[in-house]
Amino acid sequence: MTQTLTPGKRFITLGQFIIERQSDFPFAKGELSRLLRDIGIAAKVVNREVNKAGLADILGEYGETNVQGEDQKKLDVYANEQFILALGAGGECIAIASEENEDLIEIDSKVSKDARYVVCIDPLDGSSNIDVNVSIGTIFSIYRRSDDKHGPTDVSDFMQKGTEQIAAGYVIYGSSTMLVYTTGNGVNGFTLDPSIGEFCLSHPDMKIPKDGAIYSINEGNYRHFPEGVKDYIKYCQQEDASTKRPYSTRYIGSLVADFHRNMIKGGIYIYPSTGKAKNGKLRLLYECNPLAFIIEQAGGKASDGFNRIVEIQPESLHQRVPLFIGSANMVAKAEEMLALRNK
Ligand code: AHM
Ligand code: MG
Repeated sequence: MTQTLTPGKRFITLGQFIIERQSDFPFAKGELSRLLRDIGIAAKVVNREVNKAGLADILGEYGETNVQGEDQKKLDVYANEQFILALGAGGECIAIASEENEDLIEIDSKVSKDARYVVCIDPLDGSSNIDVNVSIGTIFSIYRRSDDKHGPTDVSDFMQKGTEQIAAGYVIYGSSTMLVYTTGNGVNGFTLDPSIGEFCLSHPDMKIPKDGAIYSINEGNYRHFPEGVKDYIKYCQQEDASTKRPYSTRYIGSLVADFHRNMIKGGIYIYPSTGKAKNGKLRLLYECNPLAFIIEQAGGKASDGFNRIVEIQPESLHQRVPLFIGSANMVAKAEEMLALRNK
């Protein structure tokens, strides 16, 4: 007897999706796909270790030798090594700038001698949350070297505005692990199915609501915020049913987790300048630019309070900038209040 197969819902893995979308990419086909694939593989390896983090006491403290005689590494150091290894072996990346390394990492291998891409990475953001089992993340951003540059790489390859990003993404190691990325044609999210070890398309064409009812900021620093930021916080707390105010405060203290929640529900994340840190805490290259590219592709906004994040000219690898990011109308309102105080 012949059996008829009724097609079910199509199941798309990250690898398949990257190949299907190759034509969106203006440069040589395959290069970006291989870079994204390498990042996806490293993310799975890091995910495996993040999931074991709570077992540190059983398997041996970080920095000590575990029962198998292996050295235990701090997870952020481990994640940094994994991403560098994966990108270094792939052959598409000529240099990496990591939040964990003072200087850029030049990839000096035969396979990478003609590579045209540089990658900025925050391998494990929010790592102070690991010990308390709170979601953490990886953030990455890919740039192409200018066509007239050849020979050894240097910092100038990284001094490109966020508008020049070829791709950017993040991985959230949460109650489930997700990889979300953009190549400038919308934002797509993939959830790791641990049973098959694949990221599967779960959030196609992500869009952030234009308005939201959540604001995320470390209000412990309130006294040191600029007056415009204080005004905006007061605005968030005022009663006004037509704009869903007062908003709720949600601050995990783990940027990727706060950002991801706001992407889905609508909201604003703010890390402004404080008394201690004039430019805030977050880094332009590793945190602000990639998330700004993603949020704009999802219909939101990212600003330093006055200018689009992606239009800031980087001057150094570890440069910090204030960050206002999230639902377009919420960021616009915060900018409006800052401008009033800056007249
Ligand atoms: P890190 O790169 O050292 O992990 O710092 C970045 C983290 C973000 O994940 C988080 O949003 C922020 O620092 C929290 O900072 P604070 O404790 O000052 O509110
Ligand atoms: Mg960080």
